[in-house]
Amino acid sequence: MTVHDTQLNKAVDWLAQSRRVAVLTGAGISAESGIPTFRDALTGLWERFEAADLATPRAFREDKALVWGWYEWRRMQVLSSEPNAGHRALVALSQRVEDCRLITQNVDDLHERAGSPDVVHLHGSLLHPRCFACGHPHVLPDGIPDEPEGGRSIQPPRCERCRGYVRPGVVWFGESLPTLAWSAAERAVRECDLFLSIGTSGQVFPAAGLHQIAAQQGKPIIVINPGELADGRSRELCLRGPAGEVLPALMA
Ligand code: BJW
Ligand code: ZN
Repeated sequence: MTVHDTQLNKAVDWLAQSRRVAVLTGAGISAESGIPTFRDALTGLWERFEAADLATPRAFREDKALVWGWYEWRRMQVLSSEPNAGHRALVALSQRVEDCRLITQNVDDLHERAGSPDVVHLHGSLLHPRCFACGHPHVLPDGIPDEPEGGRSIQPPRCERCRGYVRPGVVWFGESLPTLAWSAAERAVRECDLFLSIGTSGQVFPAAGLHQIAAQQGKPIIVINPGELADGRSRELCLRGPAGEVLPALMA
């Protein structure tokens, strides 16, 4: 781990002084569980697959089987993974601070399986598909699908209510975020006295705007990420390292 003791100690102090913490997680926190991120060099999904052909409503209209099959492969990865030390450290955080709100961009359920309560999912869930036509939720069969690397073409199931096609329950590019989730996230950031950003490249809006809101409001910010990060502002502390190592050290 490359986090310097002085930075870590400062972060521990900030945390000890905070009563209300807002946490934003991204794909990086699940990377150590074996779930690929989107933009990491070589392993990122959008480095290997074309987002426009898979993660847009147009893509689903044009090739439903390709899109559904790819997401079944992604769902298989999630169901075969376990929460890691980073997810577990955030459970400990929620038990330690008076008011901890956990906002995730992730479409997996690893925060919930680790034991985090009331997770706000900004980009939906791979585990809760719904009808593309009428929005009716679709219940998936139990068990872990067995899919090849990168997925294969599979026709999506049909809606039990209107016979429309079932789509993955995630937020695609060009789609609005779930209103309640977004307003809960904005409120959490406005009301917090510390903002923690973990494992996100901050490239996707409006989720990335939460960091900007926190900065504009002069909140102390702690960023946890092994990648290159700008560490410009005085109230922003960057802990450079994997979440599964840095978060437990922060909570020790
Ligand atoms: C580690 C680690 C370890 C590695 N420990 N860290 C303003 C400007 C420009 C464009 C827009 C804008 N506002 C909106 C847009 C358009 C678009 C957008 O933002 N595009 C940008 C990419 C340019 N946004 C949207 O379309 C959003 N909707 C919207 O704006 O609605 C209004 C609207 C309606 C109608 C018309 C127009 C607008 C919706 C965005 C939905 C994003 N969906 C995805 C896919 C979800 C489904 C799926 O899973 O397939 O969500 S894209 C993908 O990116 C996924 C993620 O949640 C999201 C964020 O990625 P994240 O989590 O940051 O992952 P990475 O890979 O980018 O970063 C990982 C980080 O972890 C790295 O930094 C690593 O270093 C680090 N890491 N290992 C800690 N061990
Ligand atoms: Zn329907």
